[in-house]
Amino acid sequence: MNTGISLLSSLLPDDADAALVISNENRRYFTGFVSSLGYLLVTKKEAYLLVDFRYGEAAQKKARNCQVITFKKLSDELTKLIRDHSLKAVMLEGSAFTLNEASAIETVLTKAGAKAVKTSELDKIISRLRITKTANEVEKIRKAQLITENAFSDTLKLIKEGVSERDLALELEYKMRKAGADGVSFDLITITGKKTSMPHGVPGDETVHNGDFITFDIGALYDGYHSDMTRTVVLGKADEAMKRVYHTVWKAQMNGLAAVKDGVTCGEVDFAARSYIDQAGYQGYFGHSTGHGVGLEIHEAPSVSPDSDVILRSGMVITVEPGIYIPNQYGVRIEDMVVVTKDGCINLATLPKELIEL
Ligand SMILES: [Mn+2]
Repeated sequence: MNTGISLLSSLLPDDADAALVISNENRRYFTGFVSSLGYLLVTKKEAYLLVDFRYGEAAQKKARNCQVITFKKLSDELTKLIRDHSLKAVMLEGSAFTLNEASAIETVLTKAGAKAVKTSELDKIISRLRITKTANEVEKIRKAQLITENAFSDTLKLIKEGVSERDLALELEYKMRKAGADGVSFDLITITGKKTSMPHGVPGDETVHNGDFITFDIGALYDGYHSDMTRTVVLGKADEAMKRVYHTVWKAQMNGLAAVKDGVTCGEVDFAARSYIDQAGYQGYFGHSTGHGVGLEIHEAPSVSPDSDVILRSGMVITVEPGIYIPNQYGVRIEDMVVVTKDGCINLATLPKELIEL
């Protein structure tokens, strides 16, 4: 068993003797094997990955730190494992099972003599393992970020009057995939003009106009790991009010970054960014959290939100992304992704933040 799986085994509470992991990201995290379906049963001593015929051969070759069982009927194999190991209580991932799946699995467990533990406890244990990244994981995130930055810099050259939001998103995705990305981290946000006041606006047929802000909230997926970056640029010249908003967000973002280090709470980082925006007179125009963890999922623990008492630790990867959004006018957001260190953080984003006027 590898450190991940043996850690999970060692963290199982006294009143549970196994965990059944079914979410794609968590199975990948523990076994390194990618599939759209599978069941990882981790007892206090062993780990078994149960997959169907489609994945049997590949899993035998690629899955690490577990024994692979190819099942014809899941319930038969699961029943056998439960009886062979005399398992009495199996924890399920509360956030990964649908109601139907949970009741089907519970029926199998009950018949085999084990209880299904349907709480969020297993999710919390796994989240605590995934929240700090290994050097290997950070390198994958860094590569995803590099692909994102190159695609962004190349796409900026295409911006002119009349280019549509949809075209910008497509160009970015094409360039990312050409450069080796598995895909995009999320539906890319490439929005212009008044739509920039909507933090998660959806790119459409609207075209870029002179004097407009253009917000890019983008990221690539590389070997399962995500990147996340936001930059706001202007076509032509920004007026004084636009510049003031931009520079307020930039300073708030720098304050947030400066607050990041091992031992600080997420709430303190949020406050560092948010209080600057409030004091600059934009109270109420920054309505989302300052950031979030990034890894095998685009949004994962920790949440960098107001009043969060979660303590940052070295090796966590988080975003710092304050914004100001003025309805019916425009919005600005600037986002970097950083690795927390003992004394501060390492910024995985390398692009400058001076306002770009194209
Ligand atoms: Mn983000």
